[in-house]
Amino acid sequence: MAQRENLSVVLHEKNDLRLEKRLIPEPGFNEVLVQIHSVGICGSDVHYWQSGRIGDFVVKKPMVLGHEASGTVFKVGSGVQHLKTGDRVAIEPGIPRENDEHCRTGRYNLSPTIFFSATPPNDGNLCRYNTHDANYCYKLPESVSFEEGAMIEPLSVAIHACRRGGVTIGNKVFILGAGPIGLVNLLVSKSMGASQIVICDLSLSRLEKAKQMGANFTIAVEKSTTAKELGQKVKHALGGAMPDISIECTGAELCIQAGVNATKSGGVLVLVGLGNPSANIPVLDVIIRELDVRGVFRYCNTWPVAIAMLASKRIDVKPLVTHRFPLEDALEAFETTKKGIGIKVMLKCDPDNPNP
Ligand code: NAD
Ligand code: 572
Ligand code: ZN
Repeated sequence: MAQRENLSVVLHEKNDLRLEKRLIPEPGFNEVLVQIHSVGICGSDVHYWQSGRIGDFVVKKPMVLGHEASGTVFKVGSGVQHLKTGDRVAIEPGIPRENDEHCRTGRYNLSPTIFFSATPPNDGNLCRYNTHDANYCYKLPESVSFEEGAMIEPLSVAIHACRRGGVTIGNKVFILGAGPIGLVNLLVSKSMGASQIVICDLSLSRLEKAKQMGANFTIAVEKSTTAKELGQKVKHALGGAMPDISIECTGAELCIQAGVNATKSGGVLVLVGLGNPSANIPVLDVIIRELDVRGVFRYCNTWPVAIAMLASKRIDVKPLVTHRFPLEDALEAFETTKKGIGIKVMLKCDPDNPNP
């Protein structure tokens, strides 16, 4: 029996996360009402909960969290052509609002007025039902589970990062950080043809996971490790070679510096992690060794590719999902992510559908 209450995970202000019943919205023109099934907790959800803000994005009114979501179309608004009730979908949370220069050139993630779920003041998908622009809901084949559908969001960050880095066959890739984002970058780098992947982290259990998921070399970083030492360790792991591409997924200043040191001359350093907004980096090294430093702001044009990769089993994101909680236990799920236990915590929002 379909649930008729819209239980939602609402952040009121810093440190005030509540489960509360909200109204089920009606789908507008070109929208669908999605019965949410699986939602992954992202580090940014925890950050908003713990700090009430990320940079200039401040929680000023209650906001539903969650932007890694999948579900089933429950109702179709007028104008929707490609979806029908019962379709299983993955939700892309970023929807451009205007057809500006960035949209016209295909890089809609850079549009300054873009809507993004669970970024203040916009509500997210950690609830039983939510409406979404139908053009940003992608039909999932039967062979792709709801959890895989939710994992398309972090997977998209990696597809975009590896595209920005130009990862291709035979590349040596260095990934800094073995959290969810570092690990999806590992999967995508491999699938794009990287021949040797080195990954580092402070956490030995996360490095063990990386090894299981196909990393060729792991480097345990210690509090005392310097950026220069880390660069040297990467070279040593690669038998004296240096990575063509480094993908920074920690946000730690030391790791950004190590990314510069480690990358071969003429190579690419991709910055995904967010930490100190004005981190010091060895600029001279960037200049004289002609490193290309490239930023990553979420993603664009990734869902169709991600679905194809999952359906063809070229990428397996399932090992990343380490914990599952029913929506009713959302606060416990958030505590689990906050403590850094496991990798990806999934909330199960549809009690009538026990499928993964
Ligand atoms: P996470 O916190 O789960 O993982 C980060 C990992 O980095 C952890 O395993 C941690 O142990 C490791 N780490 C931290 N300091 C380190 C150090 N000095 N040396 C080695 N390892 C270190 O976060 P996540 O969900 O994997 O996300 C990673 C980063 O990517 C975050 O900063 C997040 O904000 C960012 N992010 C950016 C975008 C974007 O669009 N640019 C999108 C998604 C996430
Ligand atoms: O999956 C999207 C995502 N984006 C993150 C972090 C986690 N998950 N980003 C880091 C924070 N920025 S932001 O520009 N912002 C709060 C809008 O500082 C967006 C990208
Ligand atoms: Zn996220």
